Amino acid sequence: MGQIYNSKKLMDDIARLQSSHDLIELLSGIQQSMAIYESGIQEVLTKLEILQRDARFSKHNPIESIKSRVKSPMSILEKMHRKGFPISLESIKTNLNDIAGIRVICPFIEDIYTVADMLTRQDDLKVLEKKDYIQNPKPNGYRSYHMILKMPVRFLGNTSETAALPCLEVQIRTIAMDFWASLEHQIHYKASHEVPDCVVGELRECADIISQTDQRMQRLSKQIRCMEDKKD
Ligand code: 0O2
Repeated sequence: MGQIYNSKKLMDDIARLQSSHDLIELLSGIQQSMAIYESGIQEVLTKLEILQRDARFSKHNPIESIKSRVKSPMSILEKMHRKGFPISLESIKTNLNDIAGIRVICPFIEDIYTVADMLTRQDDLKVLEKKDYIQNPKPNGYRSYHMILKMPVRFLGNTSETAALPCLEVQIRTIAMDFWASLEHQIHYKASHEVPDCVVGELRECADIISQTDQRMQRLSKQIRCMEDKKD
């Protein structure tokens, strides 16, 4: 069966915090941390934009589009609860790597690895973790390439000092994988009710069809590029 999100239990946890005045302190702590995550996003976006600009001189741009977001305080609390972590500012900082998130959408599967390699080669970014859900899809069919990065963030007026290193999650996927993940997210991922097995099964089937199509598109693109190279 699909995942059930126990919102009542979360509300109970939050209510317990509220009664001890911790909630207001926690929310304002989360809010104060947001600037550092915004800066981290900005630094990685700049690197990705440079890659896009460089690609103008080659025949192929590996990036179709880029989205970014900082997780909302409610979504942070929901994930802490879902993962069973204690709800405190320290615990959020230690346990959540995806408060800042960037999603890079690529035309073809190979482009995903080009973007991942480019990020890995940056001296000022530390790659803490790579999860290849393309080679190893999740049981529900989810495919994407995830990287957890740690990076220095410098603030104006304090350039000599490097602030605390925030983590940032980069999700890299094709247009087709993104199409599936966005719709599956709506249908299933954070559903407050149980999703029947037949729906879970069909979503998995759709993911497999999409993956086969991605591979065909990759082959077609290679075929055309090969023909073009022979012409030059
Ligand atoms: P949101 O609201 O999109 O940010 P782990 O770090 O291994 O303990 P975690 O944090 O679940 O476990 O890591 P994982 O598996 O790499 O997933 C992180 C994010 O990937 C999720 O963030 C989703 O954005 C996306 N994701 C993972 N699995 C699925 C899936 O099955 N379907 C869809 N649509 N997206 C998925 P959040 O915070 O859960 O959600």
